[in-house]
Amino acid sequence: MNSLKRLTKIIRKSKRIVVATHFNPDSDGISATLACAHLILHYKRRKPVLYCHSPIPVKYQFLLGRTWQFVTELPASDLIIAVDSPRISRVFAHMGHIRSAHLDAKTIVNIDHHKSNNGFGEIRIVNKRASSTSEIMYTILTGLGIRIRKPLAEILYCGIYSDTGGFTYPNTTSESLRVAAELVGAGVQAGPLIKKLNAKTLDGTLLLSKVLNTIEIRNGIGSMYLTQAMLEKNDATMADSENFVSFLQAIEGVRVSVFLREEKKRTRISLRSDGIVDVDCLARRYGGGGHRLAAGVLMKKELRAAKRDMIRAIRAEMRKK
Ligand SMILES: [Mn+2]
Repeated sequence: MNSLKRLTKIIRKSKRIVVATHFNPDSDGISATLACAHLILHYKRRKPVLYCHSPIPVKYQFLLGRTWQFVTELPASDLIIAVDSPRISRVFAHMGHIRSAHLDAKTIVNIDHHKSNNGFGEIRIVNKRASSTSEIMYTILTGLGIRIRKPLAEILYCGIYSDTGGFTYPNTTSESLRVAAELVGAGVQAGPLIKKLNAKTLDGTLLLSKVLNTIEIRNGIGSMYLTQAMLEKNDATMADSENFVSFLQAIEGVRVSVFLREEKKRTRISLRSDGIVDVDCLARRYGGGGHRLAAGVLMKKELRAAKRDMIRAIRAEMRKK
């Protein structure tokens, strides 16, 4: 039996279904979750529970519309469908006890596109060549003959657009462009959606100017940082700093970017690369991960030490080339 048949069979059979995405969700994770909810509603009357350990960022809430909301506490269920997560620990990292005591008893479905996906779950629909999990969800839905109307088309378009950096990253394939074209054919008007996806708050934009002031560039490695004090002073939140790293990576001569954000005794690091270093590999060394050209990691070190260690590690990798 192929995995699509197994998926629909287990959906039909299950009573309480949870669709879950990774903590610190991005547009692709949220969009794929919603697409999966749509798939479930095609076969069931009862809505699935949507789970994400972190709250959905304000800027992505337009994706949910009036129909959907996410919970941050995992309810009892007999089926968990995890989307856009390379490991189940990306979904349940904060719940060691649930992982061992409860999750093992359930069926877990793994729908993902990350190269580092470790093959968890009883049913796996993992396509490492897909641009995004949203692209995979499009293929699943159309493969099952489910018609995609405009509201869902918009959601899927947002997921693909975000994960391909607006169709600029190397994961932009003819297939992802073909899917995007079909979504436009289904009624998507890209302009207003992209405006929403890229929307910044004024406080966030003023914060960006402060962060850009911390830029240092040496040997093709660019770095910059954001401290808690800067956040407070600008009346901004951590979510405002999402994608700041792309400004660093855009600078001429910068091959690898390191954006450090101070947290309580820890430092959150976003990494970007032009390909000279595989930042997914690098991030995984410190318990993080992502993709070859874009990855993240949470280091249990204060900002200065995290910066020193990360830049040292990148330099060592660059020397190997
Ligand atoms: Mn993704």
